[in-house]
Amino acid sequence: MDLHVKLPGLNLKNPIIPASGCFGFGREFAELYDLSLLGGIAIKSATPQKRFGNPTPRVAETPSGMLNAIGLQNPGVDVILEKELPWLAQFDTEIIANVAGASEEEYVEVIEKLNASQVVKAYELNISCPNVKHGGIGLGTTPELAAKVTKMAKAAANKPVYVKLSPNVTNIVEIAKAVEEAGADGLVMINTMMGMRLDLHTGKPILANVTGGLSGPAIKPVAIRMVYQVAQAVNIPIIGVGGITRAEDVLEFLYAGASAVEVGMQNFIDPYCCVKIIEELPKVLETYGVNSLQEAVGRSFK
Ligand code: ORO
Repeated sequence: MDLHVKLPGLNLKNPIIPASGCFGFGREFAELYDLSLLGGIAIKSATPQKRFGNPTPRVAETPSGMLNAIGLQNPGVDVILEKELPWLAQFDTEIIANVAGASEEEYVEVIEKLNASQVVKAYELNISCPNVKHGGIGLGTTPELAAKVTKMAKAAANKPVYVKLSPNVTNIVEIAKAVEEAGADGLVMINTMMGMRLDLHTGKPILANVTGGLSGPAIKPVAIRMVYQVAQAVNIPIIGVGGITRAEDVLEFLYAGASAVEVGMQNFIDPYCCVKIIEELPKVLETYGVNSLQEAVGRSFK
Protein backbone atom coordinates (compact mmCIF):
# COMPACT_ATOMS: atom_id res chain seq x y z
CA MET A 1 0.00 0.00 0.00
CA ASP A 2 1.22 3.48 -0.84
CA LEU A 3 2.09 5.25 2.41
CA HIS A 4 3.21 8.57 0.87
CA VAL A 5 1.85 11.77 2.42
CA LYS A 6 2.30 15.19 0.83
CA LEU A 7 2.05 18.15 3.21
CA PRO A 8 3.27 21.75 2.89
CA GLY A 9 7.04 21.50 2.36
CA LEU A 10 7.07 17.82 3.25
CA ASN A 11 7.08 14.86 0.90
CA LEU A 12 6.80 12.03 3.43
CA LYS A 13 7.41 8.47 2.18
CA ASN A 14 5.27 7.35 5.11
CA PRO A 15 3.40 9.24 7.86
CA ILE A 16 5.77 8.29 10.71
CA ILE A 17 8.01 10.99 12.23
CA PRO A 18 9.94 10.65 15.51
CA ALA A 19 8.86 13.52 17.76
CA SER A 20 11.16 16.36 18.77
CA GLY A 21 13.04 15.78 22.00
CA CYS A 22 12.64 12.01 21.84
CA PHE A 23 15.13 11.42 19.04
CA GLY A 24 17.85 14.04 19.53
CA PHE A 25 19.41 14.59 16.11
CA GLY A 26 19.10 10.89 15.28
CA ARG A 27 22.73 9.89 15.87
CA GLU A 28 22.03 7.17 18.46
CA PHE A 29 19.19 5.72 16.38
CA ALA A 30 21.32 5.70 13.19
CA GLU A 31 23.48 3.06 14.87
CA LEU A 32 20.41 0.82 15.02
CA TYR A 33 18.65 1.36 11.68
CA ASP A 34 18.69 3.37 8.45
CA LEU A 35 17.01 6.71 9.19
CA SER A 36 15.97 6.88 5.52
CA LEU A 37 13.18 4.46 6.45
CA LEU A 38 11.43 7.27 8.34
CA GLY A 39 8.88 9.62 6.81
CA GLY A 40 10.63 12.50 8.53
CA ILE A 41 12.46 13.51 11.69
CA ALA A 42 11.48 16.37 14.02
CA ILE A 43 14.85 17.30 15.50
CA LYS A 44 15.39 18.67 19.03
CA SER A 45 14.49 22.32 19.53
CA ALA A 46 16.96 24.91 18.31
CA THR A 47 17.46 28.08 20.36
CA PRO A 48 19.80 30.99 19.54
CA GLN A 49 22.38 29.96 22.16
CA LYS A 50 23.52 26.61 23.51
CA ARG A 51 21.35 25.49 26.45
CA PHE A 52 22.35 23.04 29.16
CA GLY A 53 18.71 22.62 30.19
CA ASN A 54 17.24 22.17 33.66
CA PRO A 55 19.00 20.59 36.65
CA THR A 56 18.50 16.86 37.29
CA PRO A 57 16.46 14.82 38.05
CA ARG A 58 14.56 15.81 34.96
CA VAL A 59 12.64 12.66 34.06
CA ALA A 60 10.27 10.52 36.14
CA GLU A 61 8.19 7.47 35.28
CA THR A 62 4.40 7.51 35.57
CA PRO A 63 1.71 4.91 34.86
CA SER A 64 1.56 4.61 31.05
CA GLY A 65 3.84 7.57 30.57
CA MET A 66 6.68 9.73 31.76
CA LEU A 67 7.32 13.24 32.99
CA ASN A 68 10.15 15.33 31.54
CA ALA A 69 11.57 18.70 32.40
CA ILE A 70 14.57 18.85 30.08
CA GLY A 71 14.46 22.60 29.57
CA LEU A 72 15.24 22.75 25.85
CA GLN A 73 18.76 21.39 26.08
CA ASN A 74 20.44 21.82 22.69
CA PRO A 75 23.82 22.90 21.28
CA GLY A 76 22.45 26.15 19.82
CA VAL A 77 21.37 26.93 16.27
CA ASP A 78 24.89 27.60 14.94
CA VAL A 79 26.19 24.16 15.95
CA ILE A 80 23.01 22.55 14.63
CA LEU A 81 23.67 24.27 11.29
CA GLU A 82 27.36 23.38 11.19
CA LYS A 83 27.32 19.83 12.55
CA GLU A 84 23.90 18.20 12.88
CA LEU A 85 22.15 19.24 9.67
CA PRO A 86 25.07 18.37 7.33
CA TRP A 87 25.24 14.95 9.03
CA LEU A 88 21.47 14.46 8.63
CA ALA A 89 21.77 15.32 4.91
CA GLN A 90 22.99 11.78 4.17
CA PHE A 91 19.50 10.38 4.90
CA ASP A 92 16.58 10.39 2.50
CA THR A 93 14.00 11.69 4.96
CA GLU A 94 12.30 15.02 5.61
CA ILE A 95 13.87 17.11 8.37
CA ILE A 96 11.58 19.30 10.45
CA ALA A 97 13.36 21.86 12.63
CA ASN A 98 11.68 22.50 15.99
CA VAL A 99 12.25 26.17 16.85
CA ALA A 100 12.18 27.67 20.35
CA GLY A 101 13.24 30.83 22.12
CA ALA A 102 12.79 33.00 25.18
CA SER A 103 10.99 35.72 23.20
CA GLU A 104 9.32 36.17 19.81
CA GLU A 105 12.51 37.79 18.56
CA GLU A 106 14.52 34.69 19.42
CA TYR A 107 12.21 32.50 17.34
CA VAL A 108 12.79 34.85 14.41
CA GLU A 109 16.56 34.80 14.99
CA VAL A 110 16.64 30.98 14.87
CA ILE A 111 14.46 30.85 11.76
CA GLU A 112 16.57 33.46 9.92
CA LYS A 113 19.65 31.30 10.50
CA LEU A 114 17.96 28.01 9.59
CA ASN A 115 16.63 29.52 6.36
CA ALA A 116 20.14 28.94 4.95
CA SER A 117 19.80 25.16 5.34
CA GLN A 118 18.71 23.04 2.38
CA VAL A 119 18.26 20.11 4.74
CA VAL A 120 15.43 21.64 6.78
CA LYS A 121 12.13 21.28 4.90
CA ALA A 122 9.77 22.84 7.43
CA TYR A 123 9.68 24.54 10.82
CA GLU A 124 7.85 23.37 13.91
CA LEU A 125 7.23 26.39 16.10
CA ASN A 126 7.47 25.22 19.70
CA ILE A 127 5.10 27.50 21.58
CA SER A 128 4.21 24.71 23.97
CA CYS A 129 7.30 23.68 25.98
CA PRO A 130 6.08 23.50 29.60
CA ASN A 131 9.57 23.54 31.14
CA VAL A 132 11.02 27.02 30.58
CA LYS A 133 10.40 30.31 32.36
CA HIS A 134 10.51 32.47 29.23
CA GLY A 135 8.99 31.69 25.84
CA GLY A 136 7.71 28.15 25.25
CA ILE A 137 4.23 27.60 26.62
CA GLY A 138 4.11 31.25 27.70
CA LEU A 139 3.57 32.14 24.02
CA GLY A 140 1.10 29.35 23.29
CA THR A 141 -1.75 29.67 25.74
CA THR A 142 -3.60 32.72 24.43
CA PRO A 143 -4.82 33.14 20.86
CA GLU A 144 -3.29 36.63 20.68
CA LEU A 145 0.26 35.65 21.67
CA ALA A 146 0.16 32.45 19.60
CA ALA A 147 -0.96 34.44 16.56
CA LYS A 148 1.70 37.12 17.10
CA VAL A 149 4.66 34.71 17.17
CA THR A 150 3.20 32.74 14.26
CA LYS A 151 2.92 35.89 12.16
CA MET A 152 6.48 36.91 12.99
CA ALA A 153 7.79 33.42 12.21
CA LYS A 154 5.92 33.32 8.90
CA ALA A 155 7.32 36.70 7.89
CA ALA A 156 10.86 35.47 8.58
CA ALA A 157 10.60 31.90 7.25
CA ASN A 158 11.45 30.69 3.76
CA LYS A 159 9.86 27.28 4.49
CA PRO A 160 6.42 26.22 5.74
CA VAL A 161 5.70 26.80 9.42
CA TYR A 162 3.87 24.22 11.52
CA VAL A 163 2.84 25.33 14.99
CA LYS A 164 3.12 22.82 17.84
CA LEU A 165 0.21 23.41 20.22
CA SER A 166 -0.04 22.93 23.95
CA PRO A 167 -2.81 20.84 25.51
CA ASN A 168 -2.55 22.96 28.68
CA VAL A 169 -5.34 25.31 27.57
CA THR A 170 -9.06 25.59 28.06
CA ASN A 171 -9.99 25.96 24.40
CA ILE A 172 -7.47 24.54 21.93
CA VAL A 173 -9.79 25.24 18.99
CA GLU A 174 -9.57 29.00 19.40
CA ILE A 175 -5.75 28.84 19.55
CA ALA A 176 -5.63 26.61 16.47
CA LYS A 177 -7.90 29.00 14.57
CA ALA A 178 -5.82 32.00 15.63
CA VAL A 179 -2.55 30.49 14.35
CA GLU A 180 -4.25 29.37 11.13
CA GLU A 181 -5.43 32.92 10.58
CA ALA A 182 -1.91 34.17 11.36
CA GLY A 183 -0.62 32.12 8.44
CA ALA A 184 0.45 28.76 9.89
CA ASP A 185 0.86 26.10 7.20
CA GLY A 186 0.02 23.25 9.57
CA LEU A 187 -0.37 22.18 13.19
CA VAL A 188 1.44 19.65 15.33
CA MET A 189 -0.56 18.54 18.31
CA ILE A 190 -0.16 17.91 21.14
CA ASN A 191 2.91 18.77 23.23
CA THR A 192 3.10 17.37 26.78
CA MET A 193 0.58 17.95 29.58
CA MET A 194 1.89 19.67 32.65
CA GLY A 195 2.15 17.40 35.69
CA MET A 196 4.23 16.57 38.76
CA ARG A 197 5.21 13.71 41.07
CA LEU A 198 6.23 13.71 44.73
CA ASP A 199 8.83 11.59 46.51
CA LEU A 200 7.15 9.52 49.27
CA HIS A 201 10.21 9.74 51.57
CA THR A 202 10.80 13.47 51.38
CA GLY A 203 7.34 14.69 50.38
CA LYS A 204 9.11 16.90 47.85
CA PRO A 205 8.84 17.04 44.04
CA ILE A 206 10.85 14.35 42.21
CA LEU A 207 11.74 16.68 39.35
CA ALA A 208 14.24 19.43 40.17
CA ASN A 209 12.07 21.72 38.03
CA VAL A 210 9.08 20.75 40.26
CA THR A 211 6.71 20.33 37.29
CA GLY A 212 7.23 18.53 34.00
CA GLY A 213 5.48 17.49 30.82
CA LEU A 214 3.53 14.23 30.75
CA SER A 215 3.82 12.15 27.58
CA GLY A 216 3.10 8.57 26.56
CA PRO A 217 -0.06 6.45 26.19
CA ALA A 218 -1.61 8.18 29.23
CA ILE A 219 -2.21 11.30 27.11
CA LYS A 220 -3.35 9.63 23.89
CA PRO A 221 -7.11 10.07 24.54
CA VAL A 222 -6.52 13.79 25.22
CA ALA A 223 -4.55 14.14 21.98
CA ILE A 224 -7.21 12.27 19.99
CA ARG A 225 -9.93 14.49 21.45
CA MET A 226 -8.01 17.67 20.61
CA VAL A 227 -7.11 16.59 17.06
CA TYR A 228 -10.77 15.62 16.53
CA GLN A 229 -11.99 19.05 17.70
CA VAL A 230 -9.39 21.08 15.81
CA ALA A 231 -9.57 19.10 12.55
CA GLN A 232 -13.21 20.13 12.19
CA ALA A 233 -12.42 23.79 12.78
CA VAL A 234 -9.36 24.45 10.55
CA ASN A 235 -8.36 23.90 6.93
CA ILE A 236 -4.65 23.30 7.48
CA PRO A 237 -3.15 19.82 7.96
CA ILE A 238 -2.52 18.35 11.39
CA ILE A 239 0.40 16.17 12.45
CA GLY A 240 -0.91 14.18 15.42
CA VAL A 241 1.26 13.30 18.42
CA GLY A 242 0.64 11.89 21.87
CA GLY A 243 1.09 8.36 23.15
CA ILE A 244 1.50 6.46 19.89
CA THR A 245 3.07 3.03 20.46
CA ARG A 246 1.72 0.95 17.57
CA ALA A 247 0.21 1.14 14.08
CA GLU A 248 -3.34 0.93 15.45
CA ASP A 249 -2.73 4.22 17.27
CA VAL A 250 -1.70 5.83 13.99
CA LEU A 251 -5.01 4.80 12.42
CA GLU A 252 -6.88 6.29 15.38
CA PHE A 253 -5.08 9.62 14.87
CA LEU A 254 -5.91 9.53 11.13
CA TYR A 255 -9.58 8.90 11.94
CA ALA A 256 -9.45 11.88 14.33
CA GLY A 257 -8.23 14.10 11.48
CA ALA A 258 -4.40 13.92 11.46
CA SER A 259 -2.60 13.51 8.13
CA ALA A 260 0.66 12.20 9.63
CA VAL A 261 1.93 11.48 13.14
CA GLU A 262 4.90 11.92 15.43
CA VAL A 263 6.04 9.19 17.80
CA GLY A 264 7.66 10.33 21.05
CA MET A 265 8.09 8.47 24.31
CA GLN A 266 7.89 4.99 22.79
CA ASN A 267 11.36 5.57 21.25
CA PHE A 268 12.77 5.36 24.80
CA ILE A 269 11.05 2.01 25.44
CA ASP A 270 11.73 0.45 22.04
CA PRO A 271 14.22 2.32 19.84
CA TYR A 272 12.98 0.34 16.82
CA CYS A 273 9.33 1.36 17.37
CA CYS A 274 9.10 3.75 14.39
CA VAL A 275 10.31 1.18 11.86
CA LYS A 276 8.06 -1.47 13.40
CA ILE A 277 5.04 0.86 13.10
CA ILE A 278 5.91 1.64 9.45
CA GLU A 279 6.10 -2.10 8.74
CA GLU A 280 2.83 -2.87 10.54
CA LEU A 281 0.79 0.03 9.17
CA PRO A 282 -0.28 -1.53 5.81
CA LYS A 283 -1.45 -4.68 7.61
CA VAL A 284 -3.44 -2.69 10.16
CA LEU A 285 -5.06 -0.57 7.43
CA GLU A 286 -6.02 -3.76 5.62
CA THR A 287 -7.41 -5.34 8.80
CA TYR A 288 -9.79 -2.40 9.23
CA GLY A 289 -10.71 -2.21 5.55
CA VAL A 290 -8.92 1.07 4.86
CA ASN A 291 -7.68 1.33 1.26
CA SER A 292 -5.57 4.48 1.57
CA LEU A 293 -4.30 6.84 4.25
CA GLN A 294 -6.28 9.71 2.73
CA GLU A 295 -9.48 7.72 3.03
CA ALA A 296 -8.93 7.37 6.81
CA VAL A 297 -8.21 11.04 7.56
CA GLY A 298 -11.12 12.58 9.45
CA ARG A 299 -13.38 9.51 9.20
CA SER A 300 -14.60 10.14 12.76
CA PHE A 301 -16.54 13.22 11.71
CA LYS A 302 -17.03 12.89 7.95
N1 ORO B 1 9.73 19.13 27.10
C1 ORO B 1 8.48 18.94 26.59
O1 ORO B 1 7.71 18.15 27.13
N2 ORO B 1 8.09 19.60 25.49
C2 ORO B 1 8.92 20.47 24.88
O2 ORO B 1 8.50 21.06 23.89
C3 ORO B 1 10.19 20.68 25.40
C4 ORO B 1 10.57 20.00 26.52
C5 ORO B 1 11.87 20.24 27.20
O3 ORO B 1 12.88 20.49 26.53
O4 ORO B 1 11.85 20.22 28.42
